[in-house]
Amino acid sequence: MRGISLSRFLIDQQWQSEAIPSDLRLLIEVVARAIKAISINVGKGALAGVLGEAGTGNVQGEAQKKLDVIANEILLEANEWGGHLAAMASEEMEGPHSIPHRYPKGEYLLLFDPLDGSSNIDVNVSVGTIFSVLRCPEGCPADEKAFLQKGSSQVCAGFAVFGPSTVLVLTLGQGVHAFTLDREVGSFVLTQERIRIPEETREFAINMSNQRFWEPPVRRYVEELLAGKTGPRGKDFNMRWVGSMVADVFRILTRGGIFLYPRDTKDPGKPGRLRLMYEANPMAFIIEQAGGAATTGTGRILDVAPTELHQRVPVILGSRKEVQLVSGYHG
Ligand code: FDP
Repeated sequence: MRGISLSRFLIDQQWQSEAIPSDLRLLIEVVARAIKAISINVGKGALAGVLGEAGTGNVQGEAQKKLDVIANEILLEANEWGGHLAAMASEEMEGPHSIPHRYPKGEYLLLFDPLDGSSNIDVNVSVGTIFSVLRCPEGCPADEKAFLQKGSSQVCAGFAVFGPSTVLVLTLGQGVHAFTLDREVGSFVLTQERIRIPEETREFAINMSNQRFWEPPVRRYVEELLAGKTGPRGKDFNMRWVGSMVADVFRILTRGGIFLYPRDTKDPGKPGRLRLMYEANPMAFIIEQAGGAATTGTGRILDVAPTELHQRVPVILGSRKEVQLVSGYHG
């Protein structure tokens, strides 16, 4: 279907299914507007002097890129005044960001990874923004505890990929849809409706350099893939690893595949690399809504009870049958 803008799509959804209250619709539009602004900044690259390190570190001790900081500020500023939010939380900030007193407050909580894959910025490879929307529990202060809800409570999740084109992927719990940014008009246009991930695949994504740190179930699974036609799987598999989760997940939504950032023994203090609240949960919601599956290896990602805002989890997601096979190896 062509020519339907994000605004029109959301309004149609609101009338058809009442799945979207009007304040949630407006919240999504504001997030989409911020994503457009981030896309413009990412697109300017070296011309605007936005590449390179910011010279600061985030709460997890990772060096921040200038664009990490810019994207974070764009999202904060865009979403502060709309009246839809009780608070925001981000990969780039230690604790929740309260809505300033001068602005009205709403019932939603917004979480985001402002620039996922930021180690790819300086080499001109796709990066993106991931976000998740929760409802603030009634009568509770919008503090860290309010954010610690299971992924299954998300009311909306999405991500944008800043690649050759800018694409916004969205779910409100009724399927997954993708919108491409029409740069001339400045609006997102519906380009893929009700995305379905093929159940089977011949493509996998994993950082092979971590192989020696993997646990036995993942070792076994990947060894079997690598054995190809002559191995137990009886077919050859291809590998892709962009190193930006947004790009790897978008590929899986488009043509199937499996993505693994499993638990490993590299750093015993970290049960995985990816963050639950603003990476794993929104991606798991989107993948499940597109007919795929998402697990930590031992359980559904959306059922993980969070204990910390910046908690990390193992992530295995994509084509349903492959994910089920790896889960089975975990016992
Ligand atoms: P990045 O740290 O560059 O933001 O969010 C974590 C992430 O990227 C994912 O987007 C990506 O899949 C992964 O880390 C890449 O990890 P490796 O460097 O280990 O490949």
